[in-house]
Amino acid sequence: MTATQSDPVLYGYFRSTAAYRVRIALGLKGVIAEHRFVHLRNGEQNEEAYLKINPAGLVPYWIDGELQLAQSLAIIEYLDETCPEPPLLPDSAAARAVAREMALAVCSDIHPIGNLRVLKRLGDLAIDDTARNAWSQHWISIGFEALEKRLASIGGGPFAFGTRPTLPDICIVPQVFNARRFGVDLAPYPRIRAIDAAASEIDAFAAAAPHRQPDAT
Ligand SMILES: N[C@@H](CCC(=O)N[C@@H](CS)C(=O)NCC(=O)O)C(=O)O
Repeated sequence: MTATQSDPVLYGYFRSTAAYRVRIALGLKGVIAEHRFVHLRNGEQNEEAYLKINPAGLVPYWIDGELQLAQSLAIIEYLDETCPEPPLLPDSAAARAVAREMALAVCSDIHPIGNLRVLKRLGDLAIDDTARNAWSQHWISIGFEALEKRLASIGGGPFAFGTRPTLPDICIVPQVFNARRFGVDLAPYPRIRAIDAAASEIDAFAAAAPHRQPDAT
């Protein structure tokens, strides 16, 4: 469906895993948004026009009427509260806390160390492409090892909390995309791979994939 002027706006980039999380949540909720693209590789996030919108120079960025919001997890939880069906968090308070724990393991522990601006900074410090690739692989693998054990401790499957996707799955699938980009061996992570495989069968996940976005190059 095409967005109208009154629809919320999502600033993103096809390969941004943080924007990818929000696209999945929008799809699961059936929320239509106008997608505006910020070409991160070309540095558009650091241009004055975008910095006026989001001074942090990062995507995603969400505008919904008066509300302007950065941070994918804040945007996703806002969507979950304003459009409760289907819920993106499990039923019990304990399970919701564990779901947030796993989401944060991806969004706060794994993702920031491999972000574009971090890799660019490593390049400025004369660290070459091969070493930067090894850096990304290292931190994703360390993060996935812990996450895999946590998922195994919960049991169930194919998703983190059973047969319907919740917040951790929304964060894990884009991180798997990123892991593949950097050539991480996913063989040691069967639970993570099961989540990714199950998600690929769901339209909201498939439609949010980077190669399906209009700005994909
Ligand atoms: N914690 C933020 C992270 C946002 C973020 O780092 N976005 C990346 C793309 S995945 C970005 O805009 N990078 C631009 C850059 O590194 O220059 C969130 O979850 O929204």
